[in-house]
Order: sequence, then structure tokens, then C-alpha cells
Amino acid sequence: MRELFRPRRMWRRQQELKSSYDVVIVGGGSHGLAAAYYLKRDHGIRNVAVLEQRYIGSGAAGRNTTILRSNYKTPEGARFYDQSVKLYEGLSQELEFNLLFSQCGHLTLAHSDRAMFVMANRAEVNRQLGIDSRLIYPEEIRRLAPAMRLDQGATFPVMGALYHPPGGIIRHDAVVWGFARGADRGGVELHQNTEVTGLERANGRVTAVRTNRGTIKAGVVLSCTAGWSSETCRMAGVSLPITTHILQACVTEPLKPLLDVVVVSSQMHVYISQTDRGEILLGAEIEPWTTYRMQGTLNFLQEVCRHTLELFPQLERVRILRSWAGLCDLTPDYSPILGATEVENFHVSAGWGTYGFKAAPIVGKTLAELVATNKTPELIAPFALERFYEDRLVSELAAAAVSH
Ligand code: PYC
Repeated sequence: MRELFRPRRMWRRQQELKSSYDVVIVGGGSHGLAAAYYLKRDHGIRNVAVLEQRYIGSGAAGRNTTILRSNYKTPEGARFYDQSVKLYEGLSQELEFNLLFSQCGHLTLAHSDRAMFVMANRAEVNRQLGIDSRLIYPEEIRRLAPAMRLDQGATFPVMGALYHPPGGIIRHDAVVWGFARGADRGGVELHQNTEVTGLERANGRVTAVRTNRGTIKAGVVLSCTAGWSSETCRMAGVSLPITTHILQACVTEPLKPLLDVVVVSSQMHVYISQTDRGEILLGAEIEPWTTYRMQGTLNFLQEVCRHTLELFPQLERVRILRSWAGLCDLTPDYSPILGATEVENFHVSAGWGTYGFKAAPIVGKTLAELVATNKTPELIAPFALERFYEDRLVSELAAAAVSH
């Protein structure tokens, strides 16, 4: 009998699709699931379906390098991601799901006078918004990352770093599962293996969503499909200024604890952290060609290892276990496209490039508010699609180590 009252470990088994929902969310990744969760939590909206073409978290949410931070370049960006980190801080407790969030700190290395200048500027913008972020020098870097090579003999000697203590890593699958279970407990329906094949429109609105399991009516449609955003939005007749690229990453075999901070080098286009399992997680720059083909390359492995060994020569004999690629949807200013579109009841979360995972909770919360109130929250107003027509770009160019 007690079994009956035990909370569900994950989410309910898939049901039949209903003929209509108040809100249909396309994309069962971190953004779509967070939106579903906050629709119920903040606004009591539960007649919601999340449609995922494969399995929950099979897209960008399960392919990123798990880094969270808010040390962005623009006030609009830094303010926004700061709210996200703050929500992440309370999420394990709120979702009753251990997300393994480790605020171990984030170091962006500077290898030139120019980089030192850029980092000092970023620290200034961050600190004006109350974000903990400062320029530090080799002595302090050595204390934070004793295993890292800091001598002047390196190809790119380290002159300093932007240090961001609240940054860190979180278990990405757990974030997805936690939001999915939270949304499910609130009554939201999660439909995996449900591919959206078309959107029907009338009088400037989306009226129905066509899927491989039938057509459903929708009051509001949210597109949260990351790398596939251009395709989803095209179905609604919305054209986005996005190009799609792949980003690759890999992990080594597990090692004893070696690195207790996230290390990023913009000049070498590499970011390095150690997972809770002990693997060294390595990421590199975005591939410059546009593609939807998530195929890894040998060149990526060679380059990411070459740069990592510049900083950690002791890893020379460590084996790479796995590598993977994910899709990134890049906008011209490297900031997202978030909120309403010219189609009245069709809203988007798109254009994240490599920043999407960091933003999941605040995207979910603000999109839920937009749906519930029909008003754009002030925090996301700078990221409206119209900015590209009104020349109001929010440039996050070079706010990451991924050649954008
Ligand atoms: O912006 O922190 C970042 C990041 C890491 C990997 C891709 N982007």
C-alpha cells in the first residue's frame, strides 16, 4: 500500500495525445521542459504538452559541456545569465533532484595585453551588476589550478585571468530529468518520439501542430528546438537570422581529482573541466561550416588535445574515451532570440549558439510569464527578434572560448 504513495522516480508513461492543449512546447530539452515546469509552478497552467522528436534531452541539453556562468560582456547578457545562475542555485532543492551543481569557479585565461584589457572590461561590466568577477594574476591562478602549467616557456604564457567564483559545472542530464519530472508532477504531458511535421496557420496565428502521431490544436506554441530552430520556425512562417554549426567535445578516461575549477582559453579555443566521475571534459571551438550533420572530426581531437597539453602536459598519456557533437544555432550578434514573433501565438527560444544550457531556468521562467501575461518580461526585451530590423544588436562576440 505504501508503494502507492511513494513519489514517482521519473515521469509518467506516455499517454495518447489529446486533441488540443492550451500550450504546445516543441522540444523536450532544458528550455522546453523548464518552460513547462514554470508554466505550472508560476501560473497554474497545466494543459501543456511537450513534444520531443526523440527522447528527453537528446539534443543540445545532453551534448553541452555543462558549464554555468554569468560573466558576459554586455549588461543585458550578464544580467540575464545572472538570474539564471541564481535560479540554478536553488534548483536541486526545489526539484528534489540532485543536479550535482558545483560552483567551483570559472577562469578565462588571458595570454596577451589585449586579452587582459578585454577581461578587465568584462569584470567591470559584471561587477557593476553585482556579479562576482575579477581580474587575477598568475600567483592566484596557481593557487586555484595548481596542476596547470603557468611557466613562461609555454607557447601562450598566461598573463592573468577573469575569475568568476559562482561559475561552475552542473550535471546536464540531471537538469533535464529534474525539470521533466517537475513538469510531469504538475500535470504537464511529455511526449517523446513525437516529431512535429508542420504547423497550421490562419489569421496570423498558429492553429494546430501536425505530428507523426496526429494533429493537435494549440492555444500557444513555444519553439524550443535549439539547433533545429530555423526549421521549426520556418514551419510557422517565421524566418530567423541563424546559421547552424556543430560544436564538438570529448572526455578522457576517469582520473583522480586534478582540476577543481573550469579553465577556458579564448586564444587557444579550449575549455577544460573535471567531471564528478573524474573524466577530463574538453571542448573546442565551433566548426566554421554550416551543417546539421553531427559527425565528429579527427581535426577536432588533434587540436583540442594539442591545446589542452599546452596547459596540462601531464595528461599526455591519458586516453580519450568518447567524443560527440551537437548543433548550435548562431545569430549575427551571438545573443539569443527570445520571446514573441510576428505570429501572434508563436514564441521562440532560439539562437543560443553555445550559451543555451546556461540559460535554461530563466528562459523557462520568462517564457512562461510571456505566455501567461502576453507581455514580454523586461529581462528578455533586449533579445527580441525585431532587434535585427532595428539595429539594436547585443554583441556577445568573444564572450566565450568558442571562436564566436
Ligand atoms: O560559453 O561557457 C561557454 C561555453 C562553454 C562551452 C561552450 N560555450
